[in-house]
Amino acid sequence: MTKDTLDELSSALPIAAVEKETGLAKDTLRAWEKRYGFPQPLRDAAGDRRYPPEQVQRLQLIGRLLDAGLRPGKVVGLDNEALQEQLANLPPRGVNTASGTEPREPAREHDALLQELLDTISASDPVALRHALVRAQLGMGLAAFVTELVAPLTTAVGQAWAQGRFEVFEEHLFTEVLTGVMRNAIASLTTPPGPGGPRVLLTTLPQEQHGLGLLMVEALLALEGCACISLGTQTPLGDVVQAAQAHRADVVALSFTNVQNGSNVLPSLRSLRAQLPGSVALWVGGACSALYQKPLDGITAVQPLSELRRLVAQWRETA
Ligand code: B12
Repeated sequence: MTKDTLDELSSALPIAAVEKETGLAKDTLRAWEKRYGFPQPLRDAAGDRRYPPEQVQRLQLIGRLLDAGLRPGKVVGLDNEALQEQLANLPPRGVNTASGTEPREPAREHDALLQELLDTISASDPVALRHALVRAQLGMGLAAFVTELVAPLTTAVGQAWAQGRFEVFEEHLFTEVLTGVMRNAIASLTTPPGPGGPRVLLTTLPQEQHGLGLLMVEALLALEGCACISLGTQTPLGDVVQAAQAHRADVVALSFTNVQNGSNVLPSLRSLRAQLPGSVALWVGGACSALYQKPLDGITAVQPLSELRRLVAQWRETA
């Protein structure tokens, strides 16, 4: 091997890491290689595939377009510039459902505010960002703030990061500031948990570091009069079971983003279901598509936040 090839290989990722980075399954990556001639991984001394960073970046862009409902045949062959152009032309994303992308949300009143917030993030001004978020939350009320502003803003930040328009530190700062604002808003709710509302334990499983979905769910459940106990992210399975018992939880609610794939998520969920008493409901949601492909025994999978109200009402009726 030449020194150049060795240099290239040292920064290239193995297929498992690419799957994790992009959310694209290993089998898909291998199939595209044959079908579309992209990606074109290098091979290491053992003959295993290794993907240079620029190919991984292009795969991330492709992943975003597939998430938005485009077909592989339309995007896998495109170069970076064309992919960026397609991403820039995407209409604001609605919520995904099991059957693909839902009709777009009705024209959003808050687009200007959303753009202003994105600009504030780019301007590296956390104080201005916090003020703007608090102002919006107070003006709109917590429920609309979460569903109409925070949810699309989070998606837009993720897109900006994937397109290289936001640095990692900008995304981290956004998450920190937003988490602080949401936590304060939830703590300041004056309505105490309603009588007969479920006690809900919220967390994510160990592989899932993303916590904003959970926080949005907590805010909406608290508004519905539920008593929420949040463990934050990444709780080992056994501890979820113990915590559910210690807190006399009626419901365990978990969030999974599209970083997670079915081969990890589904066995963990089955195991958790088997360990929790039958009287404890298990609600799961988030963009992880594996949750919605088939009904899961004893588990309620609901993607849109708007479904939470119905779930709570149903729980009240049957409790
Ligand atoms: C902030 C963020 C991070 C932060 C998280 C910090 C924190 N404390 O949360 C950090 C830096 C850790 C991070 C890491 C990574 N991230 Co990240 N991240 C994000 C971002 C911007 C928000 C994440 C989030 O909380 N989303 C959760 C919610 C808001 O979204 P949702 O799953 O779509 O759920 C919606 C509904 O379904 C509902 N919902 C959610 N949960 C539940 C539960 C119930 C019961 C119900 C009813 C409803 C419900 O609420 C949401 C409303 O919009 C997203 C962008 C995005 N679109 O989400 C990227 C994103 C999820 N990350 C991504 C990636 C690639 C990664 C990394 C792999 C990057 C890396 N190379 O390390 C790692 C993986 C870490 C891991 N193993 O979990 C990609 C995933 C792409 C893909 N298809 O795989 C995204 C989509 C960004 C992008 N556009 O490319 N990330």
